[in-house]
Amino acid sequence: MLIKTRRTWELPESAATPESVYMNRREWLKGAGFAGLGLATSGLIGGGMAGTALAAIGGYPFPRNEAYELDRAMTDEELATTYTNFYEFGSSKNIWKKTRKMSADPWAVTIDGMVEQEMTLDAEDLVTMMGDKQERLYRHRCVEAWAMAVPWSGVPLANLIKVARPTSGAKYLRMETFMDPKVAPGQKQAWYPWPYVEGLTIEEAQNELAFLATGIYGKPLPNQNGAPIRLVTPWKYGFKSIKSIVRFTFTDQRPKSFWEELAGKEYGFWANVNPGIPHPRWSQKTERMLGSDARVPTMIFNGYREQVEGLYANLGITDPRALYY
Ligand SMILES: Nc1nc2c(c(=O)[nH]1)N[C@H]1C(S)=C(S)[C@@H](COP(=O)(O)O)O[C@H]1N2
Ligand SMILES: [Mo]
Repeated sequence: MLIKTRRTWELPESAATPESVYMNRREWLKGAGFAGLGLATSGLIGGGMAGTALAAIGGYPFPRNEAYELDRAMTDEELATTYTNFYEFGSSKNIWKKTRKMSADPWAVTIDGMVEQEMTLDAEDLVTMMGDKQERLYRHRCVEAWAMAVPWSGVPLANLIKVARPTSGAKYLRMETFMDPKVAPGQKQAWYPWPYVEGLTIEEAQNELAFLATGIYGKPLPNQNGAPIRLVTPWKYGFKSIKSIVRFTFTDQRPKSFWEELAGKEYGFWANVNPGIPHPRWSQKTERMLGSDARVPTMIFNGYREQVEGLYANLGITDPRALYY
């Protein structure tokens, strides 16, 4: 009989017994008297204890949430999955084949910082705990002025906060991409501040639009689009939508993101889309949809003003540019 072996940080029984998640897995194994049995064996025990098998991130296609409509044609699947930004694999858009070296299953995700209980669990278990799997059609606007419109599969980011139970002092959610230069040769380029980091305020992370994607076009994410789990914040420039996340940290300090660290005058923390505020080196008035040479007008908050405007009303920010780069 073939049994899928699991590593100690995987929690196959988490859906059935969520309490176990709030205990450190290794502590739990030790407490249960299974220390030193080895990875494969402990996985077996983990599965056997709950008496239930948990499916991989499955169930595609996720049911469409019709609340999110597009005003334009969906981007061709082949284009959206072969023209990608993933600097870990190089600075060109044509890196999709290089990402084959990555393995997204299993995938350990850590939730730490200002939370009631830190935890590390497998991405599929996290997504199962978050619930509310759905598909949403979103526009995407890269700061470089190309754009696309795609169907993402995933779960609302707000549900992660429910699972994580941050303490009252937490003001920001910091996210981090994996770090493995053997897999991602771009990470050998030491002038970049690896690993890739992004951040949101807790209010932004709780906004209905903030989404954790596990799939695209009704299928699991290909590696190049950020497998197995990536952020999607469609009202912000694309660089905020961090790929292949391994860590969510709740903090009272505003995170400094990868691009902010590299060029803070060009790529800031807020990065809300605004056609009226040019990038220091180019206009943001229009955008080019992948697959077309025509330029279309860029919309304030990328067309999501109604949903997000309130987030920025009372921040006391006086620099008119601050929220939009
Ligand atoms: N870890 C990581 N996340 C990342 C990037 C990256 O280079 N590394 N690029 C960002 C940028 S600039 C954009 S526009 C989007 C692109 O997403 P896509 O390639 O799935 O279209 O991913 C964002 N997330
Ligand atoms: Mo981007």
